[in-house]
Amino acid sequence: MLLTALSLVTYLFLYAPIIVLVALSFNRSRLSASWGGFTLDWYAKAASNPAILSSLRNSLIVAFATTVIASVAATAGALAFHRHRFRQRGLLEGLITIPTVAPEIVLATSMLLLFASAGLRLGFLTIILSHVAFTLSYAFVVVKARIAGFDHSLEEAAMDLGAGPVTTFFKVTLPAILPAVMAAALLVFALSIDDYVVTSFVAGVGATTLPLQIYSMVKSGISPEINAVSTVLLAATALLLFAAFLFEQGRSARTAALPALFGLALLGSPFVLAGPGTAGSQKVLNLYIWSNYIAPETIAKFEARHGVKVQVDLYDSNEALLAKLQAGNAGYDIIVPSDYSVQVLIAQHLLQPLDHSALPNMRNLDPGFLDRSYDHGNRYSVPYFWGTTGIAYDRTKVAAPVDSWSALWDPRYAGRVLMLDDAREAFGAALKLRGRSHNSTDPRLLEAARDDLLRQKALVRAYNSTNFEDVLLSGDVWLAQGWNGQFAKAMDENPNLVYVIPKEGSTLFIDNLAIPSDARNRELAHAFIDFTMEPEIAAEICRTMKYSSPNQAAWPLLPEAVRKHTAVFPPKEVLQRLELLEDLGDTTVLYDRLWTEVKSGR
Ligand code: SPD
Repeated sequence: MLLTALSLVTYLFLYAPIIVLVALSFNRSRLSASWGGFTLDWYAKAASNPAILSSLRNSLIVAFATTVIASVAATAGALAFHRHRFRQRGLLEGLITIPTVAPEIVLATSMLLLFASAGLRLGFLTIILSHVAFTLSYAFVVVKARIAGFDHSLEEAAMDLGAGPVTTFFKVTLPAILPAVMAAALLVFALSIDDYVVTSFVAGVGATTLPLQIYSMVKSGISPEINAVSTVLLAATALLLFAAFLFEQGRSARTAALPALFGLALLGSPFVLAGPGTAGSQKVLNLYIWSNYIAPETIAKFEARHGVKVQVDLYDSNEALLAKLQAGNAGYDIIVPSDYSVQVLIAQHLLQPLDHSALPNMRNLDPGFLDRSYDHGNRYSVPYFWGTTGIAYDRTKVAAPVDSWSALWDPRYAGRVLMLDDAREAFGAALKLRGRSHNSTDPRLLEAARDDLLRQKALVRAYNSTNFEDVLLSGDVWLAQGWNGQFAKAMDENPNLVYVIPKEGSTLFIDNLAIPSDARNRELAHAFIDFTMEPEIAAEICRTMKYSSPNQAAWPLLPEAVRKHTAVFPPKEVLQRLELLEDLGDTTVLYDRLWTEVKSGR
């Protein structure tokens, strides 16, 4: 009895998250907290989402190519090891299987380094090569196990009867080992189609696979549409693995092929639901931008006007952006670095100079945001949004009005505090609380700030730079450090939220559009930058995202509620308390180390 209960609890523990995900994919309500009735709408919505369809198409291309290459290579290898005796056979066989136990993150990093040193542009080829590298070992193990029991006298008999090596292979060997080859192929397909870690390192623009797309969508909050896509991916992978298992068990080809066909049909179903797609020959502009920074309708307007496709990838920290560009060959046409990151990118020659003659709408920008210290003369960047870092809190839960960073260290709010998952911003808050600049480089001071952040950790519910405003809205946290635009949007949903810039001062950020040095669509990139500076478009971007617009020609076009929103356009006395973050040169490494200590310490 006790054992049954224990087993039940174990299975529940294993499968509860999946059950919740699947159930919520059928939930009419957008909120996971409430059940609004059964619906299939999210599946239909997902099937009509071009980003999901194109990422699924990419995943299928990669998975099919990987399956063919890895299965053929693994079969050839397994046969060679079975037939021939040679020196160091054991060692060489062991080396083939090592990737099955090697940490994925190590494989991912080494692949990236290899491609960077070979000067290979990240894209389909690099994903397929990496997938082959890590799936080949699995396929080899499966085929090798089956070959062990293969009776060679059959091959010899065929040869004695006059069959050549090729005929013998196709008429005798392959039919005998086919179940193992099929099992291996299905396993490879399943591993490839849902790989995230390796793919995220080696994928370039235009080659976003489904798992990358899901993760990128999660950054803007988990929606039932994501639950629907994840459910389809889960079911298809389970069916493929089940078919692989049946093949391996030696079941008849018909029995084993059935779940495999169902799995493949499930992956293909979105294309059937979506109907004929758009031409694949369109020019593509690759945009790498902060999450919650541009509305789909704005992208759609640019696409319609220029007859191009804009491929959008999202990030949530300057450090993620810098890492991607520094790895090389990222393939983006436009990026959106903040002030201090522009400085870093210019110094590392990772940006190309802008052609101001192709940017006539620059005249619409407020001169106060031009010619700043991080890019004199705006040779490499033009301001897209500016904004502030502050604290938003729920006044029904936080008794006293908040006016200091110290509120985020107040033990009364233990477990109800959220901090940005951003080294410069978290250290910025701690340094300001000590009355110091958030551009401080003194190691002792930074170590003291690290200790402050470690002390604060007991109160922190989450470090989150993505959808911090949602966590506040959900009531999980009562006070959150974050960026103004997303808080301004949350305030529209819950009037009890208050946004403040602490009296000790805070960050002023200016996020800019820039073109990486290896961008291929220079002309289209300029067209996009100029498009975002048109007054109507700039007003739309500001109205939809609620970050502060540097476009003075757009201000009169904004609704009064946005123009007068103090979280969007702070008053002068607040602006005086703000400071830009600067590139700290070598001290950046110290910040990284101390931040890792905070995140991993207790
Ligand atoms: N989600 C988009 C937020 C962008 C804010 N810019 C951050 C600047 C950090 N210093």
